[in-house]
Amino acid sequence: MAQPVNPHVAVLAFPFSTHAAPLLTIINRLASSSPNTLFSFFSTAQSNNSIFSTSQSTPPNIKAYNVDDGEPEGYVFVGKPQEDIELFMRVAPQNFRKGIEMAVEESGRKLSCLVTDAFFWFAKEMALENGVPWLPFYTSAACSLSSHVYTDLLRETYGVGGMAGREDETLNFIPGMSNVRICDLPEGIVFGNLESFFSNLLHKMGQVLPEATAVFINSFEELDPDITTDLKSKCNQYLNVGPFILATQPPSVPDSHGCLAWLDKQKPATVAYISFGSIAIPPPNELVALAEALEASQVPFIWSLRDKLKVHLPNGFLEKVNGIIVPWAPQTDVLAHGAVGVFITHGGWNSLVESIAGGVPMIFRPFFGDHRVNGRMVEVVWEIGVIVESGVLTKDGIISGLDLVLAQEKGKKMRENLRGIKQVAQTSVGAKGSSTENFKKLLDLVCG
Ligand code: U2F
Ligand code: KMP
Repeated sequence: MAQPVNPHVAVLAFPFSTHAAPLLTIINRLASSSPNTLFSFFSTAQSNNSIFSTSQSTPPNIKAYNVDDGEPEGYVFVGKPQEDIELFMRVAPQNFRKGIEMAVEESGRKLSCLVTDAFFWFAKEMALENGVPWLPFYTSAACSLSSHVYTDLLRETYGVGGMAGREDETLNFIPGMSNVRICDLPEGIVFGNLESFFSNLLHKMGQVLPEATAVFINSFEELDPDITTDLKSKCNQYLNVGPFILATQPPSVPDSHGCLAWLDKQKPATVAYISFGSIAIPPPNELVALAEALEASQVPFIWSLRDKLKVHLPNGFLEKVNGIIVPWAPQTDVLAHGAVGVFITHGGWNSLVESIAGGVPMIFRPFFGDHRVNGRMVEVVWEIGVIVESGVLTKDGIISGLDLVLAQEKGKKMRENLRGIKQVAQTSVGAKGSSTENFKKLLDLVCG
């Protein structure tokens, strides 16, 4: 195929939670591998400011553009779930179109490819209008991707009236998902509000992704062999190009609160690291339960907790425990530190991959979206962690989870399983590994 002399790729980022950062990571890698290709990277000002400040060395062939966040003048986010996403998404297609026109005019380079967050189902049309390939990046795991691609079949099979009495039925008819129960699925597929803006977004995404030129994810084929085979047959191309964290050196995050120096003083594999990601907020009673469990068990800990949530903790808590609370931790470095023995997490995909890379077993407290299905795979399929008893944070549930992972044979087995999985992951990003080969295909499709 004739190669464009001066390829120009528009990259459209989803500016919420942790979507844009991993997209920029892979774009950095593509841009370094193809210096003649120009990448115009679109996100909101807030998102761009945050990801471009931490990404150490952005190659010169990536240019960031800010797009409007869709919020009306004077808008104050009051924490209503997904309101900001809806405001953004309603104007995103027109804002991105305008932005791309500007980038084409400024650079004098015709558009040659469209790489977007997979949530932007409308990008299929945009790519068609421009006569260029569309390559969506799905920022989560293969298991949740499969559940969105199969939404219509799941609704035909189980109906749309909820799951009453059928919560524990497993999805035997979907390759690789036979250990997943109905109740583990992201809400908005067969239960929850199927009419919400966000459920519609995920539904449309699942319908159009198989028509994209290639769908790519931050995972490796060997982790989910059956889902991989199945999605390869459903999509034009399905490329696992991760784990990013093992494929390229992650940007170093400043250790402003001294987490690593504190960890240096702890014994190997004894510390609990706690974080619930960028959007999930445990209710106050669960924060209290967690604090009580940490005090009762005397497990040393680093807890990444926003300052404004500290008011919920018992008085004098920090004086009675061996632990530190920080508003933001250098998570990848913390999880890679030998002193960390367990990760109490909400189950976001980036955290899960970072925990695998660090060899740290997990205790899951799932909140929404893909967290439950990720937790199910962790507990039942990969056997590298557990979902906390009763699914919410209780004092006894956390104490027994900590004991299981840190002190019992089961925890030892989890660490062994993690070593095996990490080894396979490392091979996949090594010379001739599956993710390396898939990256070459991606590079060719995007820049070729
Ligand atoms: C959404 O997930 P989140 O942003 O809530 O959570 P993660 O995917 O786990 O990503 C959190 C990132 O923030 C980093 C951490 C991860 O890369 O290293 N971090 C940090 O550096 N320091 C801290 O103190 C705390 C976190 C969504 F909610 C999930 O459902 C999806 O799976 C996910 C990916 O699409 O995005
Ligand atoms: C806000 C968000 C996200 C969200 C829900 C929110 C988000 C995200 C997901 C998600 C949903 C289903 C999946 C995977 C992820 O849900 O960023 O299968 O990725 O209220 O920002």
